[in-house]
Order: sequence, then structure tokens, then C-alpha cells
Amino acid sequence: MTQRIAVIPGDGIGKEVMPEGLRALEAAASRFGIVLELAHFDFASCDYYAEHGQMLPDDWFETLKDFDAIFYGAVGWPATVPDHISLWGSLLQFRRRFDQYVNLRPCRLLPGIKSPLADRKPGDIDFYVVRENTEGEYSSVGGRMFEGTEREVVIQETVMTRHGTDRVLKFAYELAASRPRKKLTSATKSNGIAITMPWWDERVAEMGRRYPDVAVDQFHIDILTANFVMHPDWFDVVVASNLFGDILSDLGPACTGTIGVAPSANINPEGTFPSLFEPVHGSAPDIAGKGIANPIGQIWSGAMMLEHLGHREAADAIVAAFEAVLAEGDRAVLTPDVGGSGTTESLGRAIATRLA
Ligand code: GGG
Repeated sequence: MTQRIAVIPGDGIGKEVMPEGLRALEAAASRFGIVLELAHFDFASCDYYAEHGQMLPDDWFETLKDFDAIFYGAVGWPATVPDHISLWGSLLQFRRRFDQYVNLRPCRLLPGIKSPLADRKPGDIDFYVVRENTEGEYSSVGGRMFEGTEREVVIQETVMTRHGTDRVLKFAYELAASRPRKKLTSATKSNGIAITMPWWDERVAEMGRRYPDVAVDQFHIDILTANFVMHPDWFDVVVASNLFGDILSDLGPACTGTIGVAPSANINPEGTFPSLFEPVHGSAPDIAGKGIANPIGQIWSGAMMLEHLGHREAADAIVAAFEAVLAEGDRAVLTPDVGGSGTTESLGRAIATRLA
């Protein structure tokens, strides 16, 4: 079975973790008889912007639309391109034009990693954040008036549609229904954001009628963040709007010791367009160039990509390989964020060796 994958490292540590993501993917592919046809692209990066004055070539949609999946690193290099230009010029275009309306972000405490929360062990933190990925607070509706004057006005609208909200809620309910605990938590702020959020709550309740076996609760986003820290074991599947989901899916992995291991899948569930797989972390300019970024977020995203493409066994093997390397705890191999003195490459190679 041949899989055509578009590989886009992007910026900063994206360029450092991508080779290790590919090393693991290739090891798994060779073990399970999957043929990977990789096409490498330098766009969707700030280096490309420096040369071309835009993040993407004009024909990017045509170029990418027939791949089976997109494997992405990270975006952003604020020293040369403002973050809103780089993000809106690349990743957000992919999510919108390829209708990747689900951003699925697992959050799990892995063996060998110490949670900053007291007395947590693997199994205690194991949930998914399902983030709405194409609308909500990430809207381009708004503008500035009277710029630079005393009367300056800035407006940005939140856009929620019934179509867009119901489809991500359906995905979240189905995921919850498929898991042993069958529990869904909705992130809201319907006391303060008194138009869109009460409506979101209504859609959650309405969709819930189709899933009587799923237990549903909801929290305002402020106390929900507190409960991620105090009671991460309460959560199974958490569904949230675009912005709330983004925040929760950084906080969740931080509670598991490091955001460096967190993966994500930007999914177009209908398969009309390719889905995109990337670590949750960004380009991390503070550590870029040092060769110490944890590659597991990229590697785990590769496992999610294989699972999405129907290669469950290969995906499970990748997860088992990085769990085994973490559990072994060899400091010389592990990256500094998980207590080691090793490098991106030493950790990536150890995982690929396990897979061979
Ligand atoms: N690998 C993901 C990445 O580069 N993220 C940068 C970022 O800030 N993303 C914002 C978002 O996911 O909304």
C-alpha cells in the first residue's frame, strides 16, 4: 500500500524534529510493509516568506490537495515575520481550505515522565481535547478604524455556525461513546460571553440527545483550567471552541510534564481533503538551533497519521516504541525537557531502533 505524504517542516524546531518524525515513520513503514512516497516542501515557513513575500505559493491548494496526508512541523519566526502573518498565511489556510474542522489532541501521562502535579502516574491523565478548528474566535471578520488616533476602534467577531459547531460536537460525542468512560466535558464561558457561549451550550445539549450513553458535563473555561491542574483524572473527552481548545491543549500536556510530546491531528473526517498532522508545540525560537527539542510530539503525530490512514498496527508500534524508550529512562538518550542530557537525534534514533 503506497501512501503519498506531503512533508513540510516549517520553522524553528519544526526543522529539527521533522527528520526524527520521518525516521520513525520510515522504520514503522518498512516493518509493516507500507510504502511511503514523501514529497518535501519548503513553503509554509518564514524562510519561504523572506524569499517570496508570502508564506505559500499561489498554487498551494492544487499542489497539496491530492496527497493522502500532510505531515507538518511548526510555524512562526517572529524575528522576521509577525506571528499573525505567518500563522494566517500557512497553517490556518490549510485548516480552512482543507476543511480540517476537528483538531484532535490526546493528552496522556507517559511512562518515565514526571508530572509537575503531585503523585500522578501513567493512567491518571488520559484524555482528548477536541478543538473546533475552522471558525469560532479564529475569525477574520473585523477591522480597525481611526488608526493611530484617539478614536481608534478595533473589532474582531467570533463566528460560530450551526453546521460548524454540530459537526465537531458529533465527532466529540462519537469519540466519547467509543471510550470506556463515555464522558464528555464541554468548555464554555456562557456567563460572560453571553451570546455565542449559551448557544454553544444549547448545541451541546441538543447533540447529546443522540448519545444517551454519554455522560456530559460543562465548566466555564476559567475553572476548567484550574481543574485540569487539580483533577486531570476527571477528564475523558473535552470539547472546546477554537481558542479555548488551543489553550486547553497546551495546558493539558504541560500537566503531563512537557508539551514536547503532545501530538495533534487536524482532521477532515469525510476524507474530501488531506488531513494534517503536527505536534502541538510551535517553532520554539528559544531553543531552536540547539538540537535539544523533544521529537516525540512529531513522532506521535506520525503515529496518528498512520492510524488515520488505516495502519493501526504500525501506529501502535510507534507509540509502544517511544513509551519503551521513555520507560527505560536512559538520561544520555532523553532530551532535557524530560530530564535527560541527550539530543533530538539521540531520542529519535533510540525510538527508530526500537521499531526496527
Ligand atoms: N505545530 C503547531 C504550530 O506550529 N503551532 C503554532 C501555533 O501557534 N499555532 C496556533 C494554533 O494552532 O492555533
